[in-house]
Amino acid sequence: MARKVGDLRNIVVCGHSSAGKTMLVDQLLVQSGAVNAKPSVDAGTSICDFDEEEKHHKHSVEATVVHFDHAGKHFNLIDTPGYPDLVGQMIGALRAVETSLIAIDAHAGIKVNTRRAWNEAGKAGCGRILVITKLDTDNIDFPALIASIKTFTDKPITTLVNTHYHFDHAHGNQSFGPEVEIGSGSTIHTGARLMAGCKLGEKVAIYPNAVLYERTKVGTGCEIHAGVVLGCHGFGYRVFEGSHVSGAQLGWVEIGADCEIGACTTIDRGTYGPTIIGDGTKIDNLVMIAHNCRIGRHNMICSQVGVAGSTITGDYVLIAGQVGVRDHVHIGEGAVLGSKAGVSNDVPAGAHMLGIPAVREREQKIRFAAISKLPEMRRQLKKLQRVVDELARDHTSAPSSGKAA
Ligand SMILES: Nc1nc2c(ncn2[C@@H]2O[C@H](COP(=O)(O)OP(=O)(O)O)[C@@H](O)[C@H]2O)c(=O)[nH]1
Ligand SMILES: [Mg+2]
Repeated sequence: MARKVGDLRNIVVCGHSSAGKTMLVDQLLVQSGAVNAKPSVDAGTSICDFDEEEKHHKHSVEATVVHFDHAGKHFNLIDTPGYPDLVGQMIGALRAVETSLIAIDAHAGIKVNTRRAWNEAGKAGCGRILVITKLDTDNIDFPALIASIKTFTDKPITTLVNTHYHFDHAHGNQSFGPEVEIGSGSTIHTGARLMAGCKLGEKVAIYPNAVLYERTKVGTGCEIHAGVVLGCHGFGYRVFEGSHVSGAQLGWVEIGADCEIGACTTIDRGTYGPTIIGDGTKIDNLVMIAHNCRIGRHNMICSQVGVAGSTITGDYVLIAGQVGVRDHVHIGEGAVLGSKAGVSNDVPAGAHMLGIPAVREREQKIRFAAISKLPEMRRQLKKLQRVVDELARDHTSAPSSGKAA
């Protein structure tokens, strides 16, 4: 089958000796289905370390090329030996690829050949992916390890935490800013964009074309649907010398654990701190939450709701479709805002509100009933008016009593 150049990925796997490079490559072959085996460096059954000398010493001696297909791409991997004496194998291989994958043993940390690999890959103009291995071993100081990695370069490094996340590479054009962290088991679908400093918990799903602005935090188990925008600038303007000037937009958005944010919903960043969505809150499609809002835990917010800035809701609030909530109001715990309500004042806990402006549901139902009777009342009023007019006419046209003065 003819392959397009754009579908090729050529990667050199390098780093210090015993960092787990060969085991990683063997496992990639297994996980991608290229081989049906249980290769082991220690048992002498590694696919890459097949040479008798390699089997005997239980480490790589020569560079080995392997390949597999995954998600429409063809990967050529070159596993290289990590002993400083054999560094020529790595340097030569780096001239043949566009990407390097540098393995770092989490326990042993940065070693002489880790730095060498980083520098040689840079000299060869390769992209550099750092993979931290042996995270299952004891006494790992992960923050210290990340700090030591950052001494390699002034440039920001994107950190993808844990190896068990999944990219939908089918049409793969996701993009990540620096310092992004993605928790284990998360799935980032095609076209999603995570800007600098975004942090996702475990098992988060980010669907196509969702955009997470800088420093957005998303808790474990959240689903962020297609087209969602989290952390967009708040709509805060003041007039200065005749023009509208935007105020500070320095905050971010924080989504708690187990939330669902429906398609095309937008949540603006706080002015200085976070706009918060509490744990377990579910938000429907096409909702707008403005800057500095603090939505409580386990709220249910239906489609086309608009909540203006700095509004706070308690836990278990239910907001039905097309409700509009004014800025700076407080909606008490367990309150229910009926469909199309226009909320302009604080709502007590547990209150059921309806109408524009929203009042207690019972009061509003009396008003609605009265409104439905208005046409009949109008007809009756007209009738009465006619009767009154006739009486008034009769009264003025009646002959005088004729009493003599
Ligand atoms: N516990 C643990 N051991 C590992 C891991 N990766 C590799 N090893 C062990 O580390 C040793 C060196 O692995 P190898 O792949 O040959 O390292 P290389 O020299 O970088 O190719 C072997 O004994 C592996 O079984 C890992 O993620 N966890
Ligand atoms: Mg090896």
